[in-house]
Amino acid sequence: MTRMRTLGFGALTGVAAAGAALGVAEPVAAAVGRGSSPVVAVGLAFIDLVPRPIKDFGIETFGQNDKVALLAGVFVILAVFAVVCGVVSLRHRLLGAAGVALFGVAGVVAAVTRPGAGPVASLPALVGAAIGVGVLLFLAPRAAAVVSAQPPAGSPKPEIPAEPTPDDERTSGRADAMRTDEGASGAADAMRTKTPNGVTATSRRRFLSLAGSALVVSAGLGVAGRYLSSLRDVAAERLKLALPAAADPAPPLPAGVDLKLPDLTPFVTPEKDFYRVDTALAVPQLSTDEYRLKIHGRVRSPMTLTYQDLLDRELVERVITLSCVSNEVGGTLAGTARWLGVPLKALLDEVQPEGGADQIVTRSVDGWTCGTPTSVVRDGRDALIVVGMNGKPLPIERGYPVRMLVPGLYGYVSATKWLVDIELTSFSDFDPYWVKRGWKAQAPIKTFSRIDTPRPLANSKAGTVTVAGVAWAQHRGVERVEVRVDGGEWNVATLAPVPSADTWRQWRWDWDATKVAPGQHTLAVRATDRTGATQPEQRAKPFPDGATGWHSVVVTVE
Ligand SMILES: Nc1nc2c(c(=O)[nH]1)N[C@H]1C(S)=C(S)[C@@H](COP(=O)(O)O)O[C@H]1N2
Ligand SMILES: [Mo]
Repeated sequence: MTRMRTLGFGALTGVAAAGAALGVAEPVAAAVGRGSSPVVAVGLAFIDLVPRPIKDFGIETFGQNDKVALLAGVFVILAVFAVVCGVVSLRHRLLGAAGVALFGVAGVVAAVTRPGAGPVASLPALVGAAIGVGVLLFLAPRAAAVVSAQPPAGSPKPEIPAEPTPDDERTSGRADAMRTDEGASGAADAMRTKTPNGVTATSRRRFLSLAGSALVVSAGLGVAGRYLSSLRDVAAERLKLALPAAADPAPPLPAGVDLKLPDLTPFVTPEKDFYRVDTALAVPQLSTDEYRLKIHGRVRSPMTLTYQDLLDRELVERVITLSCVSNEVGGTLAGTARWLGVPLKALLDEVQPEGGADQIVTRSVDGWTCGTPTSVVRDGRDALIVVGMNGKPLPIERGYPVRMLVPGLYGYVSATKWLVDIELTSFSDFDPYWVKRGWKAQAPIKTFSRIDTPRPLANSKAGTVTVAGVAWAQHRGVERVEVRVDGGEWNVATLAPVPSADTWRQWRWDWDATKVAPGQHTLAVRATDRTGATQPEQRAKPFPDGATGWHSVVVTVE
């Protein structure tokens, strides 16, 4: 009984203290500047620290919700820790306070170690922790008093008066005065000797209302702080932005790029269906006003461009398919869009890379890094410093205001979002973010093909079954797609036209399913690129440079 009460009141004490710390931190974070919320900072630090397999698990398991799941995880850990601190504080007040302070230290460390974070980034966690410790020290003795004032287990349940009587008020007022003088347990003893049941109920109600108020005020501060932070968001700015037309527009899509079959992936990916992969927990809010792109390192004439400088250049527009190295066989981590941007090759020609600068390291405003071979960027393909997507300014979660894109390379070695820094260096001198974690430094996209329809385990009527999907081998181009049934002969599929070798390609094959017995059959697909190389059958996981293997689907013919 007492143990349950200790747990309950202790938990409430801890949660109120932690809630106060987090709530107060938010308006401070709003004042200090973007990205300094301690919860977000701790989550980001966690992303950077976790070993690769767990992170892959996160991406695979939570998909696009991995960030929500991670933040929820941070909150759960915080809550558990808060409960422990609170319970401990009933007996050992300073120890509980030290626990809360320790969490503050974690918040400070996480915040100041973010790339580009100055010492002021420690303020939200510092102020939050101080308030949290204060609330804990204030509530703990009161909670302890309530718990110790409970009648011992086994004694008859006290009658709790519905409303405190004036007498109660006076008594508890006196008890309060004593509490400050003698400490909590003295006060509790005093209460017990006076009017045991009534005062216990009153002090408990008082404690609950104090803890409850602390929680409500903290929640209010937290919401207000978040709102103030959101005023710094660049969403409004982006909506007002008008991009210039491309000097070199994308040629119109050839008729028939879209076979328009049910369940077949559309040629241009609707924005809401475009996959998203990045390590950014809070989407960076980078304004065009303050935007600078620095191009430097092993170059003869470094330069810094403003956003307007980029828009003033000759913009080209191209339809390009972007895909992620983490895509599994049959996976959907790829998308196609019309991208508007400045050719990176032209910028490099101006800064004049030195011989031996074989790696272009690009940096995001949040510190993420990416390495791209200089030779690939200069070989004539449409490597772009992108400002627009599908006729609009780049969406914020896609790297607003500026990202990079290089057809033919996986995103982690080419597609830096929130791009602010381009440094010419060498592969031997620098390992970017994912390369440090074991992924290959060089990662051209592997030829891929996928069956979109029929769906796995679909039932098909005997008759003609349309088998269709997409295939890609960016910058090499897809030459042929073949389908086979139950390991039989390969059948050549019909390919839809494409605007260039830099996009995926739809394909279809009409299967005469009257030729097979009713029951389960396996359809498999493979593609051949324009160099004549056919996708290998050998299955490999995405790590360290992209998955391989043929995609197959089992269907039932009725
Ligand atoms: N700043 C930043 N840019 C990034 C990443 C990142 O984590 N941070 N992830 C890269 C990876 S792994 C991929 S596959 C693409 C995904 O781009 P998308 O989210 O627009 O689809 O972005 C790339 N650019
Ligand atoms: Mo990726």
